[in-house]
Amino acid sequence: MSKPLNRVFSGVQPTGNLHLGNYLGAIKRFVELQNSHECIYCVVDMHAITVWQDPAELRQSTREVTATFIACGIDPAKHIVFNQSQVQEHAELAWVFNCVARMGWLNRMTQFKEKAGKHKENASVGLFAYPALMAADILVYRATHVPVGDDQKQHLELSRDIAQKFNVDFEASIAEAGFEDGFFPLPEPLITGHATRVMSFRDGNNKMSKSDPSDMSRINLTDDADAIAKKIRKAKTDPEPLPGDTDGFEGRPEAENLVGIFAALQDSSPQDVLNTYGGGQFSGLKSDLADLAVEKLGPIGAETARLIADPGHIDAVLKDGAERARAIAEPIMRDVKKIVGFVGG
Ligand code: AQP
Repeated sequence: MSKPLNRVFSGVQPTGNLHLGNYLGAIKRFVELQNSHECIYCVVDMHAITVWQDPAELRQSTREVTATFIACGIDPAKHIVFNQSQVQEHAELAWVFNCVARMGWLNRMTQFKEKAGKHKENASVGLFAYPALMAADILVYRATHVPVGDDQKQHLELSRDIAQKFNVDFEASIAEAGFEDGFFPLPEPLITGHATRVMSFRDGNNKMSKSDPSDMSRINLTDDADAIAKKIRKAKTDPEPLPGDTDGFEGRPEAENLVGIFAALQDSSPQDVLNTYGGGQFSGLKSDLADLAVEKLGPIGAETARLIADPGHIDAVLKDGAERARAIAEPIMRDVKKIVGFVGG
């Protein structure tokens, strides 16, 4: 039996307002991949509860992320959009992977260290096991490509390690079930573009993030034109003029960040941006970046607001997507159970 080719899977957590980093690092890529791949995009609500979520806010956020996907241009009729908890096979495969992954592997994950902070003993078991669930999300569809931001690179490597170990541990059983060359593909990360790690507007050394307490550190996809312009105008910079070429970004993370965002929004390159703004002050770049960001993000915010006004429609999209996702996941999970040695059918 052959493996599916070119199936894309990725997910976004419904844990608050989506921001420019989520858009440029992930969702914009999701949209582009629709032309060349079969795509499955998931609102990963089970990942969200690895840290406390208010139930009403989780529901609202799940619908908002779904509305944002659609507003950005994801087509839920041609591809699959759903929320993770509606497809039980994610949790089933995650348990098998919890038993394949090694404690030592998970202990090395930097995201757990960052999110658990100094209070590791108080972190949920789910937060620690998060990467095994992420591997299950991808591999329960035997997906081959995963568009993500740079921060997810380490988790993707772990997904490949888990797939590889499963294929080796169960080699004989996999062959007996009729699969050649292993059961799971080793999923490839797609970390592309000029904004794979969008940085905070308050500190160019920190990632732009939903959980940053300062709203001025990020552009939310729901921000209006005034808020977008204000945040860009006030973004931290340094006193030097912009460099003439990209070598000049050395030691200047804020300059690199703003130029990278500009390039990603206008689908050009940082050098193209510097060809126009190099040698000038930040104020000129910031003013044009504000106009560009409003032009690109304004329609997304407006369309998201329009869609969210009809939660029944959003829920119907998720239900339909979950049914189509299950149609793929269920037979794969049935094979996994057979390979592992579970009785039943
Ligand atoms: N700053 C970023 N630059 C580029 N890509 C980013 N992503 C997140 N932040 C940036 C990418 O967005 C996708 C969805 O992310 P997620 O929902 O899994 O959450 P996250 O990575 O934990 O995002 P946040 O905003 O940083 O949330 P908190 O504050 O809760 O940690 C992923 O592909 C991610 O790489």
